Amino acid sequence: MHNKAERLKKSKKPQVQIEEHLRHRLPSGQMLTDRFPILHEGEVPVYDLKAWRLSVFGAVAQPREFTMDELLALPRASVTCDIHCVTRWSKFDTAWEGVRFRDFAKLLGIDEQAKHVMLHADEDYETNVPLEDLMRDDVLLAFNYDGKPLTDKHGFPLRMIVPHLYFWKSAKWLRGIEFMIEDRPGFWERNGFHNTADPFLEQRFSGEALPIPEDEWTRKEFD
Ligand SMILES: Nc1nc2c(c(=O)[nH]1)N[C@H]1C(S)=C(S)[C@@H](COP(=O)(O)O)O[C@H]1N2
Ligand SMILES: [Mo]
Repeated sequence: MHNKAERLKKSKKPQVQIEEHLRHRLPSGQMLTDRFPILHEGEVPVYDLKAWRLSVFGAVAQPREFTMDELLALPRASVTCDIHCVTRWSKFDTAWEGVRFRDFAKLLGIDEQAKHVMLHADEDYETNVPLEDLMRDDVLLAFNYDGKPLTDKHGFPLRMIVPHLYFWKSAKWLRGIEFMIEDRPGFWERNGFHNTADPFLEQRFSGEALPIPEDEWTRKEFD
């Protein structure tokens, strides 16, 4: 029975037709899907939540660590947003819950010279985002998706959600937030991807386009 359910799920067509009135929400070069593709480098980390900490460091008054319980006790926000992966899939109306980065930032005593942030994540992943971008209304330290805790593969226990940038900026398995005075490129940003990554400006690559087949995402695992 489980197998049949799995087969039905896998047979779901990768791309769905976009309704005309929604077209303005789909950036150029993207395909709409109702799958939730799973994309990352490395293995899915396994955590002992008792030992898990989120570290805040760099240009802040005081480096700090937060337990998951401390984060779960903060005021929460819900965000429904469209997400856009540079490998060309977009998914509309994804529903997240977590702590607004902007609210979290108020607890930290950020140096006023800090203009950039490095998001540090497992396994050995990092991505840089301007601080100003993270202060937007819809940027979350997210722990729930669709009303349930994140699944392991989608970033349990904590990930970033930065809806207005390509989805590689939305680090899964977030472990550290580093405030920086000078910008520095993260993992994909050092490997040919655009520093800014605005999907509506198609800021995919920093130089020459990398040869990613347009249908590569359709072969990825998804749920
Ligand atoms: N820690 C970590 N976070 C990551 C990645 C990664 O490799 N490691 N990949 C990024 C990329 S390229 C994408 S498209 C999204 C995918 O998130 P999803 O698997 O929940 O769809 O995670 C982003 N966050
Ligand atoms: Mo991606």
